[in-house]
Amino acid sequence: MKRALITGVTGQDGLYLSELLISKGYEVYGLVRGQNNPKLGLLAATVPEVRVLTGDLMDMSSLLRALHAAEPDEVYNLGAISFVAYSWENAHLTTDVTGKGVLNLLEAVRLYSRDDLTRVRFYQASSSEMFGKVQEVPQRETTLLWPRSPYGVAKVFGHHMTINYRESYGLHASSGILFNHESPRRGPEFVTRKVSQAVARIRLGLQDRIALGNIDAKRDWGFAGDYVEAMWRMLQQPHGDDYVVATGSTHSIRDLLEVAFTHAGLDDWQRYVVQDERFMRPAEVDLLVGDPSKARSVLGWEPTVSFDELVRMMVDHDLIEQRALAGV
Ligand code: NAP
Ligand code: F7E
Repeated sequence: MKRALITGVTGQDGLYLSELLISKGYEVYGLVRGQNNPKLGLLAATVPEVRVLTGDLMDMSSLLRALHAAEPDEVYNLGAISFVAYSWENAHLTTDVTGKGVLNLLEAVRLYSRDDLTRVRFYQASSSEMFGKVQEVPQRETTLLWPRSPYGVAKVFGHHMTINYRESYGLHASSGILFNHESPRRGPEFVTRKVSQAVARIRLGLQDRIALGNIDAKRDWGFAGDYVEAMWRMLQQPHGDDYVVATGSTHSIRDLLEVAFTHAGLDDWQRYVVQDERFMRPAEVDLLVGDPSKARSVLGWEPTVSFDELVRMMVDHDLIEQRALAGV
């Protein structure tokens, strides 16, 4: 039986990856931070098989302890401060967790493996935010990185550190440059879920309006359940490498609003949307669209959920959830 250690196990991807690895017969250990993490209940209800270890990416001794307890064949580093807007207001914290946390975990793996770095395979959750002010369209593994937020800068550090451990120590380390991926488990602070929740509440008469920032930005949105499959496939390869994981299609937030409102039976989304300066960012990433050719040819990976299907899935979920919460 293979063993895996996942940081960020309480997040969207952590839940899907845990389910995937459990279905493949893995023994899964999840690193959870804090003494009474509010998401522990959700984790236990969703994937009760996960064995919880406490630790924090900023505390290297806790990472070493977790590695000794889990004795993993595979380590997936999904833990991060992941909300881009928050990263401007908390730049040092984001740097410590999302950037330096990667180094802490890589170094813990190196010390734990004691010169036999073939013992552990490592996955780093890199991000399309690293492309920022894009220097090429579509973006691929070799595109010059130009991050536009403290989050993006921290991810670039983690990305290069992962490559550096691969090149310096021969660690089987892979960096998945994942484009935006969403699901009904997405945090409500991200724009897709903010929209799907608001559309459900407007449909049910619980809310009148939704306030948004820049609705002209474009993203390459896929389904999170598909993307964790790509993470796992990377660690099954003979060597570590870097892969763009994306759908290859891009849509604006306007497109998102059109599909979501229409699916809920509401015409003319403009009537419900107001622009709010509070949601504008100091620097925007205007356009992201990935070229997933390498993931397709080397990993045999394909996305299975289209943009329209994804948005409809999220709206359907939120209609049920909001109806139950409101008792209507
Ligand atoms: P998420 O839902 O925000 O989950 C982030 C996870 O990190 C949570 O489990 C959180 O734990 C944990 N975490 C935060 N601070 C930590 C710390 N100091 N020590 C240990 N764990 C900590 O993010 P996600 O969408 O699942 O994304 C997973 C990873 O992929 C992240 O690294 C993200 O940056 C990256 N990524 C995401 C996307 C995307 O579109 N979803 C795209 C590219 C890359 P708590 O429950 O305690 O908060
Ligand atoms: O914003 C615009 C916003 O917060 C998408 C993270 O998972 O993907 C995610 O980062 C776009 C941006 O995701 C609102 O300005 C307009 O252009 O959903 P988001 P993100 O910033 O792309 C990458 C790949 C990651 O790695 C990150 O961890 O939507 N937008 N109005 C808004 N965004 C939000 N959140 N809220 C608004 O009201």
